[in-house]
Amino acid sequence: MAATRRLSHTVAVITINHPPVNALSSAVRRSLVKEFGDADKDPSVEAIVLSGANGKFSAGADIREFSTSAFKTVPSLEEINGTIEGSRKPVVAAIEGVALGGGLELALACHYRVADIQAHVGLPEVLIGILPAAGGTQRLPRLIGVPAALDMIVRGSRISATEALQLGIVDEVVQNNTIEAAIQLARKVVGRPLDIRRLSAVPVRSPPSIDAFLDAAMEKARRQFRGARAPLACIEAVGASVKLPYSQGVAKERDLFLSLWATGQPQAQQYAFFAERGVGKWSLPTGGRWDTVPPKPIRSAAVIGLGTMGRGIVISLSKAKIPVIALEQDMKQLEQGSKAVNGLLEREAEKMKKQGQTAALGNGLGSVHFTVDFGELRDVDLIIEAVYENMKLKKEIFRRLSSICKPDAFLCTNTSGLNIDEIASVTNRPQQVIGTHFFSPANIMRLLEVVRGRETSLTTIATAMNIGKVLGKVAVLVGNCPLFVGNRMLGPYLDQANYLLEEGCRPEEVDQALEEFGFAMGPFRMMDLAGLDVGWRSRMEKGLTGAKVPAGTPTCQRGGTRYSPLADMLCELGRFGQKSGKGWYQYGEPGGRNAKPDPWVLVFLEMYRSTHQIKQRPVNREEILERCLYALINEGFKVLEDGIASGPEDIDVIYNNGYGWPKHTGGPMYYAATVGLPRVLEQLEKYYKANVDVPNMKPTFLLKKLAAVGGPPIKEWRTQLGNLSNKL
Ligand code: T1G
Ligand code: NAD
Repeated sequence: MAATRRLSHTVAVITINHPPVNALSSAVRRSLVKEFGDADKDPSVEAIVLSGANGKFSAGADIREFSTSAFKTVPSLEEINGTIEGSRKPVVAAIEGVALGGGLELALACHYRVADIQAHVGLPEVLIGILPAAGGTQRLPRLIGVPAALDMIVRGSRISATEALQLGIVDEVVQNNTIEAAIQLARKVVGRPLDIRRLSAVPVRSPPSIDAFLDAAMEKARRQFRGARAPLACIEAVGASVKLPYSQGVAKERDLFLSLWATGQPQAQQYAFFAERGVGKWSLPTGGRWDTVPPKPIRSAAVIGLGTMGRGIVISLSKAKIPVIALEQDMKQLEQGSKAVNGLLEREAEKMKKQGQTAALGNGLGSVHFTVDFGELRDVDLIIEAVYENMKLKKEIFRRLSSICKPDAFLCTNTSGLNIDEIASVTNRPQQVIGTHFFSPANIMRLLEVVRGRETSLTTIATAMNIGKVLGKVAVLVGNCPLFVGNRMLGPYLDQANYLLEEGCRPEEVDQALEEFGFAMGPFRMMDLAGLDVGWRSRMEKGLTGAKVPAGTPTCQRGGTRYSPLADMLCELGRFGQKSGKGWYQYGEPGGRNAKPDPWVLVFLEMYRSTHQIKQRPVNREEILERCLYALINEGFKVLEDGIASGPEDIDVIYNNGYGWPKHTGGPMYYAATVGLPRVLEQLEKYYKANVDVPNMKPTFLLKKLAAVGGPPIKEWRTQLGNLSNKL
């Protein structure tokens, strides 16, 4: 069944019925044409209501059809929209759940729109590498003006029904019975002129100097979405809505869609979309699938440590309406932490108020109770520890939790890379201990690495994965190894960045190459932001800092492997990055954010090279990219070999959502497949030969095996992994 029709007195109610999200597949489109045609012909029908089954209007075009011939079959959605808009009988959209992409475009073709208060609307096409291609870039600016439409389309933002009402996207918002309200409205408007409701015929409201406005938008988008083509195409299409008549505007929209498709970016982003939805559905080596086990409900939670991470985690839980107990080590820290948390909560409440999400739910947030008393954690369902990254301290805390918390409570650690099994070993419930690795800022970043220990039970995994979902995160299940997946792969990448400085690059040169590739931030700006001292202190603790390297060694080594002491040397001089006002860049003052190249760093690098008799050589952009990216990718293959991630998609989801990897390239593993595995292998071999003291550049067994069979498409890697696992 694709679309059905029933009669409510003189109103025909057409319902899209294509679970789970009423995507507009070719079958749905054909069915819509038939039902509209029949309703149009039926003399007893005076008006039409368009709705979606199961409380969802429609999530837009069927993304799975894009790469098949079904997408191109007629009727196109734009043709259907033209028919609906041209109808002599008024058509009212009854929006429940979501009207996204083609779903909203369909609603915009209707003459009126009624939305349920819980509904969301948006044109998120840009997030899957394309642009609204069924008239959305032409109708939305005609409805709400160019600036608001451009903002929604370029960011792909989803907005609440209340915001949609304020913007004028919907005509009415109702608390319940949306379809009934739409029927009432349809009856009321029978006989009223429809021309002013046909958006394709409405003049566009645009800023006075449209060219300057569009240029500025282009400039901003180029900076913000580095390398992604879809946002630029969206701006061009919205520009066409001002400059061209409607029919030429939609033709331009179609052309832009086709030219985007030819870049390969939509395919990469759609791969990323489905990878995000598939992550973690992993059969454990020990047998069993977490996603077939019911998670335990979490009715209360606690967070230990209200530093950078703890604060964000508290906010996330509270936003998900889970009551939280927030615990600190002493009153002074508690005061600081609670002040920061309350400030963030106020901002959240304000934001929710604006989006109309409060009212019956108080301020819409879960309660937060602050304490220094561990005894108060007695009855909590789930505890997340976020104290300093120190094994001794973490064990002390888990021992304590083990004796205080109720037997069925789950104990989670936010460690960035310590051994989960060692932490679990001090508890009386290692099966209920798990890593929940949030990313900073934890209330904003979408990624959650869920780290299973040797004894972690399926129920614990299912519960942690579900908490991720409840918090609106993308949770990826990973195995336990030093630094887990994301941070582990980052190591070889940062190593290469440091070696490049030794050999001749400037920090800003390396950053620029990687930012042009699409990273939100290059490695040196990232290290300055995170604080160089964090890694330095941890290396010092382990006796691993290496500033005392004998002069005259061209590449400094430790234990037979190359080691760059540059970051340690900066820290010894008090240059910790943004927090101290100086690091790889200068920031004017401690806490400054504006990174400026620092001439001091160039002198420092020259002195370093001269001490170690390193001859500076020119390094081109290609080498910077290949060495940094392929080192990271090679470690990704190692992660797969070790069974730490279940497939390349998991790694890509981690990098896309936690490390600012440009999604339009699909993620590191998808990118490697696009480059071609034989090419990646060839280059790695070349760089490894030149630096045999860098073991993580040695091409991995898995990469070699996959390259040997020609570098199969990424969706075949899992099978190859299965075939290979016996031999690994
Ligand atoms: N097409 C096909 N499948 C879709 C889909 C879509 N548009 N949207 C979701 N699914 C599948 C998804 O893969 C998953 O499948 C299941 O539905 C539930 O999704 C002409 C060209 C709607 C807010 O970009 O934002 O219109 O894993 O797990 O968290 O201009 O899905 O169960 O097999 O995400 O409740 C534009 C994308 C299309 C919307 C629901 N539309 N979807 O979130 O569940 S292009 C989008 C979403 C277009 C026109 C253009 C979300 C959601 P499975 P889910 P959810
Ligand atoms: P932080 O130094 O900002 O905060 C740690 C907090 O823990 C402090 O407020 C401290 O008072 C509190 N604390 C220390 N001992 C305590 C005790 N016995 N009882 C209660 N509270 C105690 O640290 P952070 O950056 O928030 O990191 C916390 C954890 O998260 C670490 O394991 C870290 O590796 C991990 N992590 C950090 C980041 C990041 O970007 N900062 C990212 C991911 C994971």
